Amino acid sequence: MREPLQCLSKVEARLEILKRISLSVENGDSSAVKELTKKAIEQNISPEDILNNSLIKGMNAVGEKFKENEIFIPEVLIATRAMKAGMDIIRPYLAEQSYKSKGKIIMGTVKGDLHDIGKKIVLVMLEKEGYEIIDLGIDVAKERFIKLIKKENPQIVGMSALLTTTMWYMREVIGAIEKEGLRKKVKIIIGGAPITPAYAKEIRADGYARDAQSAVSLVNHLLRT
Ligand code: B1M
Repeated sequence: MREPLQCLSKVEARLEILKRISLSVENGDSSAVKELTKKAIEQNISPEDILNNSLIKGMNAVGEKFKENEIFIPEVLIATRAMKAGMDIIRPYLAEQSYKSKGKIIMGTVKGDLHDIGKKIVLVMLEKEGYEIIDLGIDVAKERFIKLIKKENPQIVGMSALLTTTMWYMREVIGAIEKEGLRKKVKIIIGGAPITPAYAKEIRADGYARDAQSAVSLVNHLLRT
């Protein structure tokens, strides 16, 4: 018996498989996400297409359901795991397309904040662009940012925050970087759902990006000037 996907035209097959991946993320079905993502790669669907039009799409739908109280933290965590299973499949293909290092970037989710999906996507896209990246993880205190700036000499320091109760900490980190006399050595970029360009300006960051693609453009721009 033929598999249903093989009966479809190439365009329909692309839409079908991306839709299935997205739904599997929503349903938190890690093994389906893994298998379908592998299949999508085999069908020459680009890793960027898979990322933007199925994995992120699925996670955004989960976010909406969470907001509407249709699902709760355990379901969100299971969906997160499913999305990460897909990310693990496409990461090597994204990295494969990268060039020699264009610069070094350290990035972390600020203290008190455990959200890391968006930051990971931003880092994958920056790595693909050719930057060397160091992921400081989640719940990162200002002392750790300072330590890593001194140790790694990055050109860019990135901070992510998803909570209105943690975004204020970005100001603290920038203050600490200034106090240590390191401010002129690095460009600072910030992002995350509650962050705005006005907030970036207010806390003297060098730039704000609303999504992963804008983060790549921002970093390219900052390092050109
Ligand atoms: Co949380 N959570 N969460 N959560 N969670 C939000 C953020 C929330 C908006 C949900 C809601 O109520 N509507 C809300 C925040 C409300 C607010 O502050 N205004 C919220 C809350 C309240 C909480 C808890 C407090 C819930 C509780 O315990 N009662 C708790 C806090 C824990 C903590 O951090 N201390 C909590 C916990 C969690 C989980 C652990 C269950 C899980 C995180 C798992 C993980 O990350 N490993 C989780 C999740 C998954 C979400 C939602 C559903 C999805 C976030 C996400 O991954 N989005 C989220 C609701 C939503 O966003 N709709 C929500 C997909 C991701 C691709 O987008 O992260 O925005 P995003 O990243 C984008 C851009 O923002 C940007 O690019 C990314 C790619 O396009 N970007 C950058 C991000 N960082 C960047 C950095 C840059 C540049 C761009 O440069 C440095």
